[in-house]
Order: sequence, then structure tokens, then C-alpha cells
Amino acid sequence: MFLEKINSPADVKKLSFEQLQTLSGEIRKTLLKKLSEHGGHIGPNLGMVEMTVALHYVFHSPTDKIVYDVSHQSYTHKMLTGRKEAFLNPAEYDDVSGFTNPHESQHDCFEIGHTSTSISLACGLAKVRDLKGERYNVIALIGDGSLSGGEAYEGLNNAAEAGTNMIIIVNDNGMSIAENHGGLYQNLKELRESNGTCACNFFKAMGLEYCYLDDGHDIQKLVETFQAVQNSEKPVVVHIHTTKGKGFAPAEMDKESWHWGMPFELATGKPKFSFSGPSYEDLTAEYLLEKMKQDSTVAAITSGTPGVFGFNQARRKEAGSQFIDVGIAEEHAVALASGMAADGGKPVYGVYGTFLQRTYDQLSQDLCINNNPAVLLVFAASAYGMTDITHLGIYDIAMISNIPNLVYLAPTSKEEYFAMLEWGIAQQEHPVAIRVPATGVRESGTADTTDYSQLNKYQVTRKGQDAAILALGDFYELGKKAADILEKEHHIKVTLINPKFITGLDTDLLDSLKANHRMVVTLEDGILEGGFGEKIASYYGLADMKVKNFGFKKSFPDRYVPDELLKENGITVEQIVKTILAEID
Ligand SMILES: Cc1ncc(C[n+]2csc(CCOP(=O)(O)OP(=O)(O)O)c2C)c(N)n1
Repeated sequence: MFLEKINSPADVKKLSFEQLQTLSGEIRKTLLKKLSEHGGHIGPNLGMVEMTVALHYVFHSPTDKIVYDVSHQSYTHKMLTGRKEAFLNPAEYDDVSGFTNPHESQHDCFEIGHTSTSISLACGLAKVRDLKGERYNVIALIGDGSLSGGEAYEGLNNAAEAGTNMIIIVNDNGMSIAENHGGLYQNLKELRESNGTCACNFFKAMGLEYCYLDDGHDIQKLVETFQAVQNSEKPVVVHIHTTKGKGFAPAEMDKESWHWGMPFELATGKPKFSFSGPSYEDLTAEYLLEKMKQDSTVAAITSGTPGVFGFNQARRKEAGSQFIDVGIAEEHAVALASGMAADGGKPVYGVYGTFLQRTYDQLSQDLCINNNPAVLLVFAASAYGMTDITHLGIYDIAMISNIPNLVYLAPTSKEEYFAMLEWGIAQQEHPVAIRVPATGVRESGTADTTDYSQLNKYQVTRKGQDAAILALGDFYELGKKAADILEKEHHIKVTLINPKFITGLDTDLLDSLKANHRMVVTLEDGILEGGFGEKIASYYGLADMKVKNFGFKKSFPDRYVPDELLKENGITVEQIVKTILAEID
């Protein structure tokens, strides 16, 4: 096996074209074995095998710098840069992350997981190289889907003016996670169909040099293409056509489902684990489809992740023009929602908390200053969401809840979630965001008849004394468990509160607690700094009330086990009980 002998890119350079082809076959087989046992980004990596081999054959990493966009497609790069054992040896599978990671290797430039940033990052590397008077190649590798993000355009615009070495490889497999959307993709299609020769050329119009390669799996052609642009003195776009999922029939046939996946049977493609039971994704899509039928102004918006709220291909078709995929353009999605809501539309934007991070200004400026009644559904905003350092879901409360006018709601059950969503869509007063529970669908069994237009009214679910637990959203169950233990094992009845409103204080209730409570405990599934609990603590500042905030300390945990992260941060039922007992016993 050639792969077993590859310890660095220098070993790739020793091989003949035929051997490089054999190596590619070995890599694809190795990828498939690991992916089938471990899960990961399947289609993107299968499509990048030959291109990565050719990149390392031609360029001289780490002197030449390769910046992978999202970097979810960097598995072959890892194999060729000293990390093959993490793919060949199951015991070492978890030794590498799913994204580029400078802590793992000097061949990885950045720790990255969000899209559309590679050209900007590469512009930075190229600029400092030039300022220092050094010479090497800077390469940004970006997928066609990721070109739909605003930062990619900003990067192209800047690169065009740089007038210096920068190689922008566009890996065009004709897909984002789902199908691409937007005007750019018509031009990419024309370019593919004309072998890169059509008169209308987006990249040339931006002032960039351009070349095209139709078969991104032909090693020799890839090598020749890269050699032609190596050491270019100008920014150049190398547009390469590849097949997402290349070499694995199920992934080639259903590219959307195979973008990322859990372990599967190699022979059949059948998933090894199946999840049954209700999910907020499916429930949300079904609910919205119903709403769309009743009201033609209801529209669901996604920024390149339709699955976030259950819009699979069939549901997208059913929704028709009431489903809008703007591409991977979160900033635009928020502003679009604001625009629709400004004139009587009822937009519902479904988004992962981690990706919403890039929209702070659109939330603040376009949406909230204008106080337009759009609805945002924030998914995986939880320590139980995605656990990679690049995809954390614990910053949203601090980010969103400090923007005026926005009403951010934290349901604790299915009934509450849909009551909030129903109200959010119907009302015309506020921008509303809902933090969709990330720990599974819990039914309370009781209809939620709350009038959410009465803002900031917390719900007391158990009346007690001495201590009150304010348990927000997903962490309500944790508070309830602590209250149960205190009652059953220690015969102490504490007050339990479901705040529901993240963005505002129920000052009447907080004041009333002063009468017979000495301490307030807050629980939130997010960072403490700037979060919900701090606002409660600050409100009680001068009062005779102790406040203990449970939440996560501000940090960038990586590939953590959620329950362990809770434990490290002292967020266990035992810890909560202990804290309360210490203060009131
Ligand atoms: C800001 C942001 N939004 C959404 C995502 C989720 N996401 C990961 S990869 C991807 C599609 C990327 O498509 P493309 O660049 O064409 O790469 P491919 O996977 O097709 O190789 C999306 C939407 C993300 N990583 N970052």
C-alpha cells in the first residue's frame, strides 16, 4: 500500500502518475472504511481525493499555504500530511478533528468550520507574505456552495486588487449541502458546460485570471493545471469540476443525504443506527407547511441548511415559493426576513445557533432597530448541539439577548414551543427568536395557553420558599430534578420557575421572591458572561438576595462530551442541590 508509506507531502512527490492514481484509490477505500465506522463528511471528502493528491504533488506545503474553506473536505490532506494513522487505524480515529487544525499539523493554516472565509484568510496570508518580502504560493480552496456567502465575494473583490500570487481553487461539485441557489450558479453551470470558455464569466468580471478543468478526478490533468498556475504573479481562479461522493454509488446518487453522515453499512449504504420518534426538525416543517397553506405570506427561510428545520426535498417541493434557500448567506437571510416582515410577510428563518453568530449586525440593525416581526428559530443552541470547537452552540444567549426589541424565548416542552411559534408568527409587534430545545422532544401533556404578548412573565411551576430555581429552556429538567431531590430527600420545598423569556426580567416576580427567599439559582445552557443569569444577579445587586448562576464559563471547548462539560462547569444536579443546601440549611 502506498498510503502506508506516505509520511509527508515529500513522499507524494516521489510517485509516478500511475502510482498517484493507485494512491488515490487506496485513500478513497480508507476514507470509506473510516467513514462507514465513524461517520463524518462523506460526499465532500470523496470528491476531493485526486485534487488533494495533486495539490500536494505540485505545491510545497507547509511553505506554500493551503487554506481550506469550511475545511470539512480536508481528510485526504490530513492523510498526506503525517496523519494517515488516524484514518487507517480505528484506535486512532479520534486523534484528528473533522476540520483543519493547526494544533495537529503545521500543514493546517486555520481552525475553521464556518463557510466562505478561505479567500479572506488567504488574502491575509498573501498580504503579510508580500509585506515581509517572502515568496511562496497561497492557495484558497473553496466549494461552489461556499461561494454564496458574502465574505467570499468580499474576499474575491479584495484578491482581484491585490495583484499578487494567490490561487483560488473553486471545487465545483454543483452542490452545497443541498442544491445551490442564486444567480451565480447559472454562470457556474454555463462555465462548466462551455469548458470554461463562455463569454460571461463571473470571475473574470471581478478582474481575476481564470482557468477551468472539467475532470477534477484526473490526476495528470490536475497536476498540469496546478503547475500552470504555480508561482503565478497574479490572483488566479482555478475552476475545477468534481463529483461529490465520487466512487461511492449511494453518495453520488443522493448527494444531499450523504453530505455528512453517521456510520453506515459499506455494502449497502444503510445507516448503522436509526433514530425513531419525533424530532423538532420534522415537527417544525410539518407545522410550517400547514401554516403556509393557511396563509400565503408565511415563508420558511434557510441559509443553505434546509435540514435544520426538517425541510427535506419533498417538503421543499411542497412549500414551493414559500420556501426560500438564500445560499449560505446568514446575514442576507436575517435582512431578507426583516424586509419581508416590514411589509406584512411572515418569515420564519431556521438556523443553527453557531451560524447565526455572523449576523450580529443584521440582527441589530436591519431587524431590531426596525422592530420588524420576523421569527427566528435557533437550533442546536445548547451544549448538547454540535461539539466541535467551530460549531459551538453556547454563545447565542449572550449574543442575541442583549439586542434591544428582540424577544428571545426558551420553551421547555413541545406544547410551549408551538404556542410560542404560533404567537410569534401571528403577532406584529416584535422580532421573535425561539431557542428550539436541543435535548429531544419533551411533552408536558398540558396545553400552553400563555399569552406571550404579555412580555417577560415567568411561570412559577412549583411554589416553595428559601430558594428559587430559575431553570431556562433545556435546563428546566435539571432544575426540576434538583427541586425534586430537595423535596424528597431533604424535605425542603423550593420554588421552581420556568422563565420562558430570555430577553427580559419579570421584575414583579423577582421582587416578590424577596419576601420569603434568601437565594436564587439560575440555570442556563449557555455561557455565563452576558447571559441570562448575570442579568438576574445584577438585578438583585443591592438586595438581600444571594444569587448563584449555573452555566458555562466562556471558553472554546473542542470535541467534548456534553455531560462531561456540564460536570466540569459544576452543572450537575448534585452540585445544584449542594449549593442550595449550603445556603439555606
Ligand atoms: C456559515 C456557515 N453556514 C452553514 C454551514 C454548514 N455547511 C457546511 S458545508 C456546507 C456546504 C458547503 O458547500 P460547498 O462549499 O460546495 O462544499 P461541498 O460540501 O459541496 O464540498 C454548509 C452549508 C457552515 N459550515 N458555515
